[in-house]
Amino acid sequence: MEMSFRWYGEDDPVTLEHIRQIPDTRGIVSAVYDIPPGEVWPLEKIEKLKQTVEAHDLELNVIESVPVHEDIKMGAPSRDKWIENYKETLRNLSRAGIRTVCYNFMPVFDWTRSELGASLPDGSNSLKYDEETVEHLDPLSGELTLPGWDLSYQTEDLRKIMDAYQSISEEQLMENLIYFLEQVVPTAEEEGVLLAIHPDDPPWSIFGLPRVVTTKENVEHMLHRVDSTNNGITFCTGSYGANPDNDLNGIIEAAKGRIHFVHARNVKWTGSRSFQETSHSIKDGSLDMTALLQKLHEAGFSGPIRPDHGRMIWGETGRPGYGLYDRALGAAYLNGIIDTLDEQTGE
Ligand code: DNO
Repeated sequence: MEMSFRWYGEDDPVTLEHIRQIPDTRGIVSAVYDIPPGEVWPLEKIEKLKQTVEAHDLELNVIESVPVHEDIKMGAPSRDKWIENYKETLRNLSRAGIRTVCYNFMPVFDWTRSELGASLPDGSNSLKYDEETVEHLDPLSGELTLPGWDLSYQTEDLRKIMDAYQSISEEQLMENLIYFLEQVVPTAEEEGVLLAIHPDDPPWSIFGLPRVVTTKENVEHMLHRVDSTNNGITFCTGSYGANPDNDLNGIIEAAKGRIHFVHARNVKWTGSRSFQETSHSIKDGSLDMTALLQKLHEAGFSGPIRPDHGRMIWGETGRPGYGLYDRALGAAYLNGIIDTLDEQTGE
């Protein structure tokens, strides 16, 4: 597996110099951040990002994410225009040598938590999701904004979009995803790009919005409906694993050969729809990271993997979930497991 690390570009307090010092971690997961969602990413900007990464003796191996325009998710009449743009971005990424592209299909809001710095018993803090708090939250009130949310819309427009989603069922949203895939996957095939859809985080409906990348059944459905290797998934342990009902080994099995990227992190369940993020260790969280990596290894996964969110430790402050220290510990922990698995199988 290719140990990789997310980097948010020149504004990221975590620098490429820092990342280069994490043992056996050479892949960089990044994106072009100054293009409005839906617009084509110019080749020059992608090339520049790649050169910056390579100048630090690292490799830009995954793009996370190319955002999907809201009109595509909603199935609006204008979606074809945005889909054409998406294809053009994939072509430009391919020209720059990018092989893996992560994206998501979450309506309006990307990953969601109720608290960004909740204390843990060891004195560190981490991201937390409490069902009751989220139920009483109006995401447009400004009480809570999350780093992954696209807040480029005016609040009024967002309200309209949220209202429009009230008439979109999960079945319809799935059909809109399939429509999108039917259009873009042939381009991904031509260009040699592996598409890796990220699960909804958390993997259930929030704020009354439909969500579909949530369960094994839905993953199987979307993989079968557009049956191409280039139509694959990002297996995110912490997102699928936030729901204790999800059978993670079953998802790996169902998506065998179609897992193109892995996000590894642990969560501690605090209710059937509530959790807090922990260190990567199997001693701290509810997920058996060792068993999951073993399962991925057995399924033949050898692609890019990155430690996902970390806690804030040793007084570090910064982008919630994306500090340096705990993610670096995560990379080292994961590499230890992967090296052991490789040795056992003589790889
Ligand atoms: C959160 C991330 C997500 C992810 C997107 C992929 O930390 O895992 O924001 O990048 O959902 O499109």
